[in-house]
Amino acid sequence: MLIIMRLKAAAEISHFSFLIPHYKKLIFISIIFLFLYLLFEKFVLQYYIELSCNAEERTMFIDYAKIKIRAGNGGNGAVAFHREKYVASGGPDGGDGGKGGDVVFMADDHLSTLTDFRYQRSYKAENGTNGSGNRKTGRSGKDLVIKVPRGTVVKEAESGVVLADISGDGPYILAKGGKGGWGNQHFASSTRQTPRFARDGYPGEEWELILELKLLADVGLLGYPNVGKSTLISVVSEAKPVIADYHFTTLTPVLGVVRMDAENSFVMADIPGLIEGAGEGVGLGHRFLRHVERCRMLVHVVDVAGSEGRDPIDDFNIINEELKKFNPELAECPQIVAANKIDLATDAQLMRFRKFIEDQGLEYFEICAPINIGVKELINAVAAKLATLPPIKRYEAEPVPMEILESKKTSTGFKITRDGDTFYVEAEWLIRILNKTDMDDYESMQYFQRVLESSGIIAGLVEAGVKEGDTVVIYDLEFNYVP
Ligand SMILES: Nc1nc2c(ncn2[C@@H]2O[C@H](COP(=O)(O)OP(=O)(O)OP(=O)(O)O)[C@@H](O)[C@H]2O)c(=O)[nH]1
Ligand SMILES: [Mg+2]
Repeated sequence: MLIIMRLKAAAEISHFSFLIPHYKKLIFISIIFLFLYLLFEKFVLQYYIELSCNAEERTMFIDYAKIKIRAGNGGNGAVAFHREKYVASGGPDGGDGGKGGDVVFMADDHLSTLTDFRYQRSYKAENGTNGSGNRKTGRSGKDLVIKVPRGTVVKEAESGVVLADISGDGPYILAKGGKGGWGNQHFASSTRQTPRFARDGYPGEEWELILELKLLADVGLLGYPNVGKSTLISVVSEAKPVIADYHFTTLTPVLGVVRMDAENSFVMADIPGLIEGAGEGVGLGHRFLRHVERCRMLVHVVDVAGSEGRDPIDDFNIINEELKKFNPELAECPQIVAANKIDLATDAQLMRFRKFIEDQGLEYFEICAPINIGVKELINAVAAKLATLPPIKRYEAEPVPMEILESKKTSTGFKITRDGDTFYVEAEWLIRILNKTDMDDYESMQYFQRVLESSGIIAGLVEAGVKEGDTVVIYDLEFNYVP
């Protein structure tokens, strides 16, 4: 019996020992696969991820975002009647609803990109609470304050019109909270002593917005990659951008303050280099030109020695072409030309380029940025020019086209209620149009009139029995009806 058991055990052992080399093989093959996968991930996947991510994602310098904002709704008015011991029938005392919170934008100097808006795209302010008995008004909703870097331009997403330029100290109200509805205390009259109705709160405004960061700088540095833009800003300001002998060292705009003396200084912006075809997205594209759009003037830096085999005259022309393609207005911005790398240039090269620029009537300076040759003269000329130029461009808020407001209405419905000679019109979609109507502007009022007609509200009023001279109340707007 013992012998048989031993034989079995021996068989089992030999069975396992037969498998052991296979396990080893499996482990070995798995390790090889793992190793190959890691290699694949490191070189192939990373490469594709890099390709598919654009510069802004790689650098996390986000200067464009699309978000939705919604102000808080107003709370509803209350229907309530005064109750007190020994007071037989107290009058209506329903309080009003609280106002909805506004959505407010503020500039924050600690922020330099719009990165936060990549992760949160929808913003809503608090609603107002409902009114209650005893004439108690509901609590107003808290305003929602959205902080953005100074220089952020807010546009209405569909029309692209500028709603605000967050360059000052604000606050900028971009969506107004809805008003609270009236409680029944407001509806008591000599003929109606127990009004059993109150008004609902009004909805808050809702917008889809585009946020575009356009840095605030007096002077923009412009030029091909590697021509020495960052070197220049590093010697004239406290900015410390990375400087290296390869293209696209600078991936995001850098600001530096150039101090002339105790009172005078200006802000300079170094942006990533441009190349031919930037408009079609070659290199980093020309999206960073957005950051010199407000600049009062540009310093065009050129490698006058053509140290990378290009012709400085071609460089100059190509960059100006790209400027024109991006924004013809920017191409008109005053320019001073800085011929850099003079230490590497021949006299003939210098003469040729100087003549070319001066023939165009542009100011021209020869510099060697890293060792500060000619830089002082250049900066003095920039400061002198700035003194003659208007301040940094601010974008004016524009009115949202009424057609856009109308196209945004989610419903066309309305409600008309009559109280004697007063007619109340309620239509949520109309609030946004009403808020944007300029009552002192003839055209704006004409448009509003047309909206009332085309939406059927005028016909509805007539049907409800409105006569000449009756009062029509549309939220905040109150007017006498004239057929
Ligand atoms: N010889 C010489 N080299 C210079 C001069 N100015 C800059 N360089 C060198 O040129 C290289 C590029 O300089 P950067 O200041 O990084 O150039 P950039 O225009 O900011 O380049 P990008 O950020 O890639 O657009 C660096 O190695 C600098 O040291 C110069 O006047 N003479
Ligand atoms: Mg640079």
